[in-house]
Amino acid sequence: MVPLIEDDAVQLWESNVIVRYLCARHSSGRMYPDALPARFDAERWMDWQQATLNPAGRDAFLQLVRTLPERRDPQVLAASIAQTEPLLAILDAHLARQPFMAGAHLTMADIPIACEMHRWWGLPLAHAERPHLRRWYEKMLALPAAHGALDVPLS
Ligand SMILES: N[C@@H](CCC(=O)N[C@@H](CS)C(=O)NCC(=O)O)C(=O)O
Repeated sequence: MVPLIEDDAVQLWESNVIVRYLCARHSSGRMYPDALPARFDAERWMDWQQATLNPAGRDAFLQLVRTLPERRDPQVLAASIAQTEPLLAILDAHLARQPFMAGAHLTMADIPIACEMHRWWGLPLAHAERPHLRRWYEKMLALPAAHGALDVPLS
């Protein structure tokens, strides 16, 4: 499975654990907040991405990107869209209240949500307008680290 990281003696899998590790190692106190309320606010959104947002959109991705058109199941696609859209409404309302997922500054929580939005908005669907989510995503896209990740097509 991917991703996997080897960093000296550390070997890790699970994408969000890798994000936590890299933020703790290279951005302790910023991307990996020191204060427990801020850290666990970020942690909460990362777990929500893994447990709720990612599974909701997975079938739409598999149907539209990984399945031949003649083998697609419109009901599976519709169910995935129906599960995902209310979650995007939650994100849009959340980001209407604050600039980043865990408050005023970029943290580790923004990374998996941005990757998820890259996947969702890369799908050939009629996307509902999510102005606050879109504004936040544009900021994520402008980060140097986004190049090669958020600005590449789905495959
Ligand atoms: N929860 C894991 C999921 C990892 C995962 O599903 N990886 C997929 C690619 S996104 C994979 O390696 N698939 C290859 C396979 O299943 O053989 C994570 O976030 O890292």
